[in-house]
Amino acid sequence: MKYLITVLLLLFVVSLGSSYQCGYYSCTPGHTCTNSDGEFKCVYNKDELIISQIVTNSWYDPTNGVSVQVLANVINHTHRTIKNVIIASDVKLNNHQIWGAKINGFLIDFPDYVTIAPGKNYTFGYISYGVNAAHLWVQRVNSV
Ligand SMILES: *[C@@H]1O[C@H](CO)[C@@H](O)[C@H](O)[C@H]1NC(C)=O
Ligand SMILES: CC(=O)N[C@H]1CO[C@H](CO)[C@@H](O)[C@@H]1O
Repeated sequence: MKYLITVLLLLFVVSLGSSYQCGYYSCTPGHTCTNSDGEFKCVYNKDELIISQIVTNSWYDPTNGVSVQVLANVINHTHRTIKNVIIASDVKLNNHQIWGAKINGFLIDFPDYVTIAPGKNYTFGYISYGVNAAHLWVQRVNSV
């Protein structure tokens, strides 16, 4: 079974022309692959916030195909404390499969109580269908 999953993953990765390889997984466009201490991350860097994503788990099931579990870390790269962060995603995620944030269509909404001080970060997790993490970018950020 493990062998089958590996073969399926490889087939998927090869067939995804628009994404590129980052370690065992692949990054979607707009992300940079980084590797520190053997840990590969897909990083989105847009001045204000840095979003880095790590695929922590993946599996195959006959209904949904390959799914990945992802840990997303958002770092405040500004001089101000921010809140009401909204992140956009290129795939529709499922409200039952996200931790530390809510899904509203293609948008990821941080809880109201979340504020991120300069240099601090916030982590949330989600499950997405497919072999790579969702393409995430910043939709809205408010200052406190
Ligand atoms: C995120 O914050 C925690 C403590 O709040 C810290 O230990 C960790 O190194 C930070 N991670 C990044 C990527 O900045
Ligand atoms: C102003 C400030 O503290 N910016 C920080 C935002 O977060 C990044 C990553 O931790 C730091 O490198 C910046 O110094």
